[in-house]
Amino acid sequence: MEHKKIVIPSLSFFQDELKGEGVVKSRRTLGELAGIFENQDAYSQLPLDQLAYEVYSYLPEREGTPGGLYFGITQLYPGKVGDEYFMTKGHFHTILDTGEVYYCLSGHGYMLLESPEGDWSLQEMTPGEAVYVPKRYAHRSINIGDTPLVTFFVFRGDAGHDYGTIETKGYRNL
Ligand code: S6P
Ligand code: ZN
Repeated sequence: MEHKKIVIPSLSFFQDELKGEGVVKSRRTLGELAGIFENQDAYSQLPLDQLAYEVYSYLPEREGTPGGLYFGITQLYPGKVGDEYFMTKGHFHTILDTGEVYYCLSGHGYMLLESPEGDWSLQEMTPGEAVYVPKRYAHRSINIGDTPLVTFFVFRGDAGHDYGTIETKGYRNL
């Protein structure tokens, strides 16, 4: 029987970016965060094309493939909408029983966690600290500093993302 050598891509973390073959970069502008900030007047005065965050994801398996891991880096830029700090859209995982690990590389912020039942927690993120997102908890990062909040994340690759629940119900306990 012939044994094939597997190819493991080389990946590197460099200057708060994840580099390597197969890394996918995505971004969200303020315009894509409509509805998450309280102060609509302040929101409407900001440019819709202003970059709020960028995500570098290594997705070694096709979406939905069991057994794999997805990981990467999120750079959440500093800024405010009225009195609120820039934050990520926030999501549950489609497979609700999915945990996720965040490790803060630089910056200062919080991770807001909330379960479908409304149990919630706010976890501080400072460089060198890890936050474990328990299964069933929606998660949203908030940058309270004046530099990018840079975090490493890893979770099961078949988890999927549910943004709709946050979009329609929001976080109830802020
Ligand atoms: C994915 C993981 C992160 C976020 C990223 C942006 O499960 O939690 O990669 O996708 O921080 O946040 P959001 O809420 O726009 O996906
Ligand atoms: Zn997630």
